[in-house]
Amino acid sequence: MTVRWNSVVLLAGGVGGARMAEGLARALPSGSLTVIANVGDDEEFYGLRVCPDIDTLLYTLSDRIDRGQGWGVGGDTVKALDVLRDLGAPTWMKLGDADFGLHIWRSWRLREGDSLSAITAEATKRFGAAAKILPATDDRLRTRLDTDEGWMDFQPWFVGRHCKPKVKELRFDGAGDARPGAPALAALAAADLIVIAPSNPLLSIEPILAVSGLREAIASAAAPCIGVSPLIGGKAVKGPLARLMADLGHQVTSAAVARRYGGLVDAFVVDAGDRADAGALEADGLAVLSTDILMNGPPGAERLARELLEFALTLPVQPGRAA
Ligand code: FO1
Repeated sequence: MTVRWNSVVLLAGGVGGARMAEGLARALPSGSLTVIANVGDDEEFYGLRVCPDIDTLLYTLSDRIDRGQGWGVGGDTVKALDVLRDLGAPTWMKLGDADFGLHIWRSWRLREGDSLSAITAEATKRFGAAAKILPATDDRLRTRLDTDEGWMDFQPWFVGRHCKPKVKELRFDGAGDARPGAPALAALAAADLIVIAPSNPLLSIEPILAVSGLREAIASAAAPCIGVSPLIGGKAVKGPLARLMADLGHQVTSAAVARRYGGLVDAFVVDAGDRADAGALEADGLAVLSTDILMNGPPGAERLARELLEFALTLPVQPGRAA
């Protein structure tokens, strides 16, 4: 009974975000899902623009993804990277040959003057991806980290140094001047449900919310907004979230994640094992769904999406919720 939803907007980044997008796309009628994607992880390699979170969504939603690692193209080879290594170029970012094709095409189109939104829309169509994907902004926005080794860009910290340098502060360079695209604002205004994926709140969701006007657009949307916890038993399913939260002085709990989205979320989905979290969230005035939130493959993601969509039917629509 999930047919009520005609227009669902998902905020997503990383592998968890793409898995949630796939689950929702499988559970919803075709054409009803729009994903607003993080661009804070974007980076230039060899003069090419790489957009890891957009690409993980594109590959997952078109069933091209490498299911084992959660990013990159399934069955991809690394012949181009081998040549670059022979030539003495840095090769710590594993860019596959098929993946290079997308980066070459995107960079070429950007140089021709097309916007990242238009390019992403075309890639979505040509790859047959099962949802609309909108970059949070077409403007430059980069996540930077102040670490015990100084300021670093995101991918050199995340991939190049395996998240080892201890983080003292996060910054989203350009966020103040970055504007959301008109389609993202229109999708939020017309949404009948907004979902915040179980992505890293600090690295994937907050750069989206930092885009000027996006947080306000969510806060003033009539649709209810549901967050899904990225933590199970105080641990992230994937990635450095738990350590990062602790390093930055946050409690490593779903309730602490929900508080980061204060004023935006009406409800939160937590793991059935995290009972203390459910109590704390309810005490904060949020509706709570406790269930198995581990997305084991596409059927597991679809199961979680269907449960979330059923639960969302119980939430009130609040015209003009204000921040
Ligand atoms: N993640 C890694 O851990 N190692 C890699 O070498 C790597 C390469 C890579 C290439 C293209 C791409 O789209 C993603 C890639 N990722 C890699 C994942 C990426 O760093 C992360 O998924 C996100 O940026 C974090 O959300």
